[in-house]
Amino acid sequence: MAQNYDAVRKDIVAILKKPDWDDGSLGPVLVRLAWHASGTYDSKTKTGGSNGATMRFKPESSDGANAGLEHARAFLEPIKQKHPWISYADLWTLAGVVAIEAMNGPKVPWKGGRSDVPPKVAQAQPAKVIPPNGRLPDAAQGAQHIRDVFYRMGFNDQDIVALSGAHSLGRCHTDRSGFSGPWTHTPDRFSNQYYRLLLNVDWREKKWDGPKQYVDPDDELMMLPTDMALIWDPKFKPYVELYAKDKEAFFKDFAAAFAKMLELGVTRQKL
Ligand code: DDH
Repeated sequence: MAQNYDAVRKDIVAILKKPDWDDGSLGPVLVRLAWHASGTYDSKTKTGGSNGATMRFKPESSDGANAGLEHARAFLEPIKQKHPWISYADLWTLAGVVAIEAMNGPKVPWKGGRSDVPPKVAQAQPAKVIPPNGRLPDAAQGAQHIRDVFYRMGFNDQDIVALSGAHSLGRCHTDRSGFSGPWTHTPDRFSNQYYRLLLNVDWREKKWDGPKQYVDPDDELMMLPTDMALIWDPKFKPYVELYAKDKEAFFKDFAAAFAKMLELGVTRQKL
């Protein structure tokens, strides 16, 4: 069957607007799906990553870090049914780049050709084909942890800061991560607002029974401990300052780093 990725792209764009979902767009949760599918990569063992679409299976599907992503996967299911030739691994990663572009973000280079681990293989050899829980970052921690996780994938400090700018999008949900609220005033728009807010707002600890997070004086916007680490760490901070000032540099560096993330561990069968 001809691989008409443009037709899939169109169908993804068509489902993005959803007035009764969060801030009216499925874009943010689809971006998160693409990232969590890819961010399990371990460059030492060459395991994890988007190839295989292993988040369909336990233990990856039930990793606490992936709470809520079952919705993102379900929203894409009708598109998979309509275009059965596309792999889930390609569909999930493509949905992320299509969503970013549709939300005014940069065009992220993307290439198809990922394949899915068949359910029988996942069942027979789960430990071999499905990455273990715990490879995605824990928002309660600090700079060292962020470095451990992203260096493992093969990223450097500047990549880490650029990728974190995806938090211009979406929000935290108490029933998923336990944290609460959006990072920016425009959670359905890709922008460099996250960096400007990080630097310019008088962030303070939120007074509540939930996990430690930071809020602005009006308690409308939020930052995770891992977000604050980007301005508290002297090596991360200059990149926050750069991207706060220079939107073009952010878009360019984000697009390159996100494209690299979606390719981690991807091998394509030669025809
Ligand atoms: Fe994130 N993220 N993220 N994030 N993320 C959450 C939501 C979203 C961390 C923790 C959380 C990246 C990096 C980190 C998006 C994209 C990206 C939530 C809230 C937590 C917690 C989940 C919920 O309650 O629904 C941590 C920690 C890190 C880190 O240490 C660096 C990266 C690299 C990306 C990316 O896409 C490149 C997006 C989008 C969301 C909003 C989801 C939504 O439903 O809205």
